[in-house]
Amino acid sequence: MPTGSPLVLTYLVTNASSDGSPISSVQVFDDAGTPGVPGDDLAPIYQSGDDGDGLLEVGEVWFFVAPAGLEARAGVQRHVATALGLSSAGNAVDDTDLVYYNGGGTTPASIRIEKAINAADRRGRRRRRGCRGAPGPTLLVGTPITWTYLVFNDGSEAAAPRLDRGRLRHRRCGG
Ligand SMILES: [Ca+2]
Ligand SMILES: [Ca+2]
Repeated sequence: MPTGSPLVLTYLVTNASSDGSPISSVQVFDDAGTPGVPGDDLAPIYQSGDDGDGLLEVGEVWFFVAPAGLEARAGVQRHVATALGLSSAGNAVDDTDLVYYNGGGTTPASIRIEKAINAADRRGRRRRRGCRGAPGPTLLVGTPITWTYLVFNDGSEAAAPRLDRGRLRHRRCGG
């Protein structure tokens, strides 16, 4: 969706109690895509689903909607919603769910490199033999070594990567 377009977030909450007991004081929160910033969290508003007793019972589906006026933000966004409530015994119960959307636009290029030894294929997706920690892969003396480098752009803005051979260093695993 384009950056700045209207964003409507909806939430469905059900009772998954194995003993069939109702849940009271049901509330929903959304981290607004910023888990480290509690000040901007959303408080979705109850719309429908209750039979009128204020208790979330097995079989009911409560429908919540985030406050109006939200707009899509640029780039890939990840929202985590949390439902809270109290069991009939007074114990806190909760569950979380997440959703992603792509708000379009561009996010700054972010380069990432992964180095491997004798990767099974050029993309290194299988049997990648990295050297992330001691002792690393065991190779017989004289085993041919092929170093491979995967370069990623984790942003949505184009980047023109180049490898500086003079700065590529090999370190012994654990050394
Ligand atoms: Ca937040
Ligand atoms: Ca009810």
